[in-house]
Amino acid sequence: MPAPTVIHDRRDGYHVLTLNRPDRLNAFNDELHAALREALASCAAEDECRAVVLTGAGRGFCAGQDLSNRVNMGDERPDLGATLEANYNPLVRAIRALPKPVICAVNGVAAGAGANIALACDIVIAAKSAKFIQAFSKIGLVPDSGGTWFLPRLLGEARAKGLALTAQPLSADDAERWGLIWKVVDDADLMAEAEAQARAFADGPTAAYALTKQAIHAAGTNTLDQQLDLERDYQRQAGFSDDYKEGVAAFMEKRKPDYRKR
Ligand code: LHQ
Repeated sequence: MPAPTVIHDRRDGYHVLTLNRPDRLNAFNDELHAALREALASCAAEDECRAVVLTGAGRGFCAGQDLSNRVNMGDERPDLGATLEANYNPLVRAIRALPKPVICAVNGVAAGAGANIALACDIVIAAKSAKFIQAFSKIGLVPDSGGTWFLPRLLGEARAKGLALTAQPLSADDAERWGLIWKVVDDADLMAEAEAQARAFADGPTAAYALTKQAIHAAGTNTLDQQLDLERDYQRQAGFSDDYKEGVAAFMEKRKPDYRKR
């Protein structure tokens, strides 16, 4: 049996998805894309899964598209737009739309599409030794997988263009300092930190998390007036929930809320 390209571990309340092509620094091929799509669909569908951790096996997180079948192409010119349409764009959309928090535990280098898949996640925790590389320009390509959308929003145009045009690696420390990621931790602590956060989310109000992430996404294009209307609608929905009832009751009774029983 060949090793699975994605290892899917079901823990109590959350799932850990590990990209598993370590000899290629977990570069994406079609098989890895299909396995990750399927794993994310199960995470979305299974009620017991209340948060997701995405990480990589071995010393890298993900080196983007597997380039090994792109050598000796002769006169062939592959349609990369079709690859994005079939594989990467659905992946970014699936992560963003997943109605549960997605934590990316960046265990090592995140290059090309690998860097931008990490940025599509809700919370990015990176090991100190990790780095982020917008490697695209080195091989004559354009940042994809949402890179041209995430980078200027998270960093502003100057840093977005600097990273994209120079393809210089950004250290995990600088990524934290620049506000590109949530936090950097010692290498040895990465999975413990990511899983502690996943457990905390698993014990939290999942529906409110889903609405919160969607509201923040919508703010990217909404006016303030539109966003205030959206907050009204989402808060109305949250206010009708059992989780709100439980949260307020727990506060008043000075106890920890139990969101998982419902
Ligand atoms: C790899 C790869 C890799 C295959 C390391 N492929 N083997 C979307 C749509 C369609 C098509 C095109 O692209 C896209 C989006 C993209 O993602 S484009 C960007 C693709 N990625 C890159 O250009 C990054 C290529 N990799 C690197 O620059 C380096 O490997 C980094 C900086 C990530 C890590 O460097 P090192 O730590 O020095 O490791 P290494 O280079 O020695 O890599 C280790 C092994 O992994 C090595 O194999 P080997 O058999 O020699 O041990 C590499 O060939 C292999 N590998 N990336 N993308």
